[in-house]
Amino acid sequence: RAHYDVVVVGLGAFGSSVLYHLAKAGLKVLGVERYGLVGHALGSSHGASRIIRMAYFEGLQYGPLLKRSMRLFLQLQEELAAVEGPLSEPLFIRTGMLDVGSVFERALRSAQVQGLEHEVLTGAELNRRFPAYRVPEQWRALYQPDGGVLTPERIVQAHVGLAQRMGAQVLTSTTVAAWRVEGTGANAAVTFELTPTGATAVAASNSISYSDTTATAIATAVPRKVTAAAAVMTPGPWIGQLVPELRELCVPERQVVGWFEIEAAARSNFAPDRFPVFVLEETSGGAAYYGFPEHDQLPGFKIGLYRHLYEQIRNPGDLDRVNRTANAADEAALRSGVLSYFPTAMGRLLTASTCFFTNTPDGHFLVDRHPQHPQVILCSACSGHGFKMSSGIGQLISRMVMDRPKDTAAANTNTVQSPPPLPPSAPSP
Ligand code: PYC
Repeated sequence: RAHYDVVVVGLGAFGSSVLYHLAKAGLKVLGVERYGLVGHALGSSHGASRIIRMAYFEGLQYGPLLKRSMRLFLQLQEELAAVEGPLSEPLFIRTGMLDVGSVFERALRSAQVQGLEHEVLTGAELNRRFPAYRVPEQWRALYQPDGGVLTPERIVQAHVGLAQRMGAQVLTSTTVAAWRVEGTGANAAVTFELTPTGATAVAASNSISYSDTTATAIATAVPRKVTAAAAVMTPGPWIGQLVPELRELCVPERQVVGWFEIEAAARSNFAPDRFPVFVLEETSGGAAYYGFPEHDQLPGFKIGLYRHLYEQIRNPGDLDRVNRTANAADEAALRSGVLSYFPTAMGRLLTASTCFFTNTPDGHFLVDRHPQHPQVILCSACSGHGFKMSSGIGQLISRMVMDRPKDTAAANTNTVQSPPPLPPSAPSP
């Protein structure tokens, strides 16, 4: 039976980052992923782009984590370039960020409290400066130059590929059929029963290569049963299958994003140097859209709905039965935002993709130790806005793992554990 310091379950945004930080700390670590790492649209870490922004209308408490995460993404980019040579596509593209409409006040407060560079624009000023936008002239918007686009597939591959270079083992196309904690105190270990899924793991070709140990290898290289001193569960929407106690608290939701054809004459207005990423909320608690400049590899204007609850999935067994194709209602909901605020992108729907948000009732994250098993760390849900903090959370979780209470029986508590302080040698966030 193979024994690891840590098993990480789920290698999307968070698991891949945790794997990287644990491998960097010199731990013997195994990552288990039910599908391939990238090349599929079945989880929550695909779609070519994610927003990163420093002024954060969701809460003032996120500031330090956002700064830490930005610093770590830039470091990752440098580390990747040191291995691959000049990158064909950066991991982060600085476009600036606009918080438009009723999110403006909260974003402004966050910028002021953090002392961030920013500008306040009226709708009329915004439309003149960024001509793809057409928002009501009396609205207000916060422009923050430090926002931009993260490339999720590249980042997941970079984290896993670099982790493997540092010794991490990775199993794709593999699910955890069961897990349990056996023993007590310093002798406690987490046991995993692994099952090959037969799902095809597809690697993208344009980035750092990671080796894809498919399920067939389980019988030979890695036994079906493995043990670990600690575990990190980062399974995204599948959290309710692994930890049934969380089914009420962490509820997956089907989401759809679309890429709309842009009029030829307006295309340059959607280029990254003329089109900041945005979140636009019409009225407080009302429809909220988010979107991106046009991307080299995936043409069209990408837009999604942030606040609209499409379809909650309360029974984890239904996750595999979710409709993965955008339907007419999905398209109509997205098109309504395009028509109202980006009318030069009203062409055909070129591409659509479904993904999952996994939401808590208050829209914040769940990162904690399992109440009965403190050597098991849970990280999901991230309520649809976690990708941008995945680098920082991965680092903090790796420190929680290393700070593991020695006597697990004594640490049987439901309290949220604060991440340990940074060691003196580490740069401050
Ligand atoms: O985190 O910026 C974000 C975001 C927008 C829509 C969903 N998440």
